[in-house]
Amino acid sequence: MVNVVLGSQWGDEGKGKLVDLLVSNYDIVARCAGGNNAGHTIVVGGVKYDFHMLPSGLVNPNCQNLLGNGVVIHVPSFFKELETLEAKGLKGCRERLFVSSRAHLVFDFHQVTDKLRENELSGRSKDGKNIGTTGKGIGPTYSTKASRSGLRVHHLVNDNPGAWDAFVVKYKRLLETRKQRYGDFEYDVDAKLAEYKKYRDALKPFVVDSVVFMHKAIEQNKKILVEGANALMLDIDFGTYPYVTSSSTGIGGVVTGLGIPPRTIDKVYGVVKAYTTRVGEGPFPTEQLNPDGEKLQTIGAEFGVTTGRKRRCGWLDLVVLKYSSLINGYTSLNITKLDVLDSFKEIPVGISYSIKGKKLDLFPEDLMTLGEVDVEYVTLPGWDQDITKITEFDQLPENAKKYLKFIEDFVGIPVEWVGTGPARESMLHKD
Ligand code: 2SA
Ligand code: GDP
Ligand code: MG
Repeated sequence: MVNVVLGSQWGDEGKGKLVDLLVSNYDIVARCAGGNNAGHTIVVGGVKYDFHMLPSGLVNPNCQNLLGNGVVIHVPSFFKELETLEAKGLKGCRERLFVSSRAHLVFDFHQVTDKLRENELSGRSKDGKNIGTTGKGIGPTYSTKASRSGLRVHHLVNDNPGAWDAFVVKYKRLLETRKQRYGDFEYDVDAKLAEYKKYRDALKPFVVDSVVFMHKAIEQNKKILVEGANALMLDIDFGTYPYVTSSSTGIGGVVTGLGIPPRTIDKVYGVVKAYTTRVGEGPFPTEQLNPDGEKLQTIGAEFGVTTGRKRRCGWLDLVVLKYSSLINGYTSLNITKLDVLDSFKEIPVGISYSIKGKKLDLFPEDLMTLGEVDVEYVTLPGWDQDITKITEFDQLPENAKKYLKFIEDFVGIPVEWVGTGPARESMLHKD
């Protein structure tokens, strides 16, 4: 049985927390896309754990964790994150962590060119806008993957005679092509390769054929939870292209990023922040560049987990949620951070887009069109009450229930959990 947790907006909906809550019922947590651009914060027993590349299932001592073939791995960051988690007291992580031999490697020169590309875009592009990437080399690595010049984990850990020499040749060739594209940049290639020679042995014990790993697990009826990274509106195909990340962050990425048949997937949990945030550049129709947006940012403590950037904030956009639910097919929703709305007297919710009075059918693909839309809002009454101490769904204030019901009815998908605070306990289950 495979269940999936996916972000329904522009990321940071609180996927990590839902994974943490569910994980005691699962044997395996798998990541299928993205790399250490992602950031999931989980709070357990007052301790805050930040995950970037590693699956949040590491918090549970009984859970195995896999980085699938769709993930991109910066090996030094892999070890750094692992060591940080161990230093915080997570036990037995190394024995419970597995890495797909087919995953692509992110090198430092990918990170260098990520930044060079951002500079290039901000200086030269027509609208003078860069993407606002995390600078972790994610886009450049998926680019070299797609252009068939990338290096994968198996290239690094292969024991065959001549494998290391072949790795060195490929690495140098790839670096050369990056320099041809971006111009020469300082890079101590011999020092970097020496570093990788050490990582080669260190990484080996983690490496598995993830197709075998997943299919054995499925055959043995293991319970598998897939942890989505980023979110549908950052998907390379369905997001606000080109202001997206470079992977398939939706349901498609689960299949291609783990090598499992779609029919093995059962539940798809859509994580929805009760308002909307976005980090980086790109369109955001319900953004509030006013005191409401600032209030959401402050109360919600909306800062990037990876880069520390302030997240842009705005009202819930049900056009986005409807679009994202059509693609991902959520079976239920987890509405997070409802408590952040506690002190708002009125809460607007975006329900449709129109251009010059003509309603659009769905979220538009073209950013020029999107730039022209007027958002129609419905304003719902707030509840003006602290909900952080509430322990049962039924105890929520009537207006909070109405807010949730409005979302449910609009998208036609049941709400299953509601987040009322960052801690593991602050999650109400709706029966
Ligand atoms: P990239 O680095 O190529 O993936 O960036 C491309 C766009 O994708 C956005 N992106 C994210 N958006 C929200 N959260 C992300 N993770 C971190 C977090 C972000 C952070 O959890 O807070 O710390 O800044 C994430 N990762 C990528 C990115 O902002 C670009 O718009
Ligand atoms: P992810 O990338 O989707 O896993 O989300 P992030 O971890 O990047 O961002 C979500 C943030 O909101 C984290 O700091 C969580 O601790 C916090 N959080 C999650 N759920 C809730 C909630 O219901 N209420 C509040 N106040 N904070 C929450
Ligand atoms: Mg995040």
